[in-house]
Amino acid sequence: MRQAGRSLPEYLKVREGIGMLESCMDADLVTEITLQPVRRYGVDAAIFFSDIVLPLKAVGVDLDIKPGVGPVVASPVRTLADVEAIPDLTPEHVPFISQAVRQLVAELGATPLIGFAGAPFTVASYLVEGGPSKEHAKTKAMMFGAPDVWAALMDKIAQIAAAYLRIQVEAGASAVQLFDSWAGALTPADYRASVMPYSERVLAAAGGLGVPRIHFGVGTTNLLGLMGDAGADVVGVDWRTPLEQAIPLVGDHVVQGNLDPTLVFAPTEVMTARAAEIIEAGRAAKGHIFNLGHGVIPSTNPDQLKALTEFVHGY
Ligand code: 1CP
Repeated sequence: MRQAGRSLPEYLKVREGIGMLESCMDADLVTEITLQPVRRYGVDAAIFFSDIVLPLKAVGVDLDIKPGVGPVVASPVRTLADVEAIPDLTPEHVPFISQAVRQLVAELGATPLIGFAGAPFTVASYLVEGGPSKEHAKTKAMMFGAPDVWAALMDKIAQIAAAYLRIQVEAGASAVQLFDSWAGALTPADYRASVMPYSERVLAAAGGLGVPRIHFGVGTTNLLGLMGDAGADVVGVDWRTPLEQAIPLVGDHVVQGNLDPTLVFAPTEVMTARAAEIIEAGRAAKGHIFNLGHGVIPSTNPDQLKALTEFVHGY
């Protein structure tokens, strides 16, 4: 999950004085940061250190990731001309990504590397709003009011996401995760009509590469069935939806999740008791990947994550 490394002293140390996007474009730093949580916790897979807006930066969109804020876009996308000004992504835009993945796969040995991309709706939200948003009002206004601009934008982001995943898989990533973090802002009907076809295209392209596909969103109780139907092998469930409720909704898919990330601030026995409940609930699914139900909170005590990993492995 996002920001897994932020709680680690060794992450803060290597990032000192280096901007987030700058770190993402340095293959050696990406390799080191991706390996840090694997070394410390012995988790079952590594998640590639990058960000969902990195491919936009790589094709030339003027954006930055501001500390304590997140991605900020200098000139938000509003018109067809704005969309047409964004180039398609090719491997030449991201040589440092292929290099970092190759280095990681060599270092990781038997531990798989999960590559990822932002899904079209979530990336569109940053481009249209110009930064993080709660309501996604401008984004949805474009979706409702300017369907031609919306279609062009979603097409563009789907191309970029599919190409970005392909580059990671061809360099050796063994699974991919599509983050549609903000899809929970949509009704099922709007998701199906205006968003799902584009995510389907990205997941289908990744499926053609023969790797498992994980599809994750936040606040998506109403969308879990559709997110599985979009072509995922695994549906990520955020911590708000109990697995007992999520499993019948995802049907014939593996589930991933979903311990509330604030539980690592509780006493260890309280945290592990909740983890055990989640593992037990997961037995009803076709398969279950234990995970947090969203990103690691920066002030998390790494010793608690270590205790959690050991508990889950031992259970
Ligand atoms: O854990 C990791 O470090 C893995 C790499 C990773 C991933 C998978 C990062 C590094 N970002 C992401 C995905 C990402 N980025 C998502 C999807 C997953 C999720 O829902 O968390 C989203 C929505 C973003 C956008 C983003 N980037 C935000 C959220 C802003 C908002 O709208 O609320 C933020 C704060 C960032 C910055 C960022 N990305 C990653 C890190 C380590 C950070 C913190 C910045 C820093 O350390 O300087």
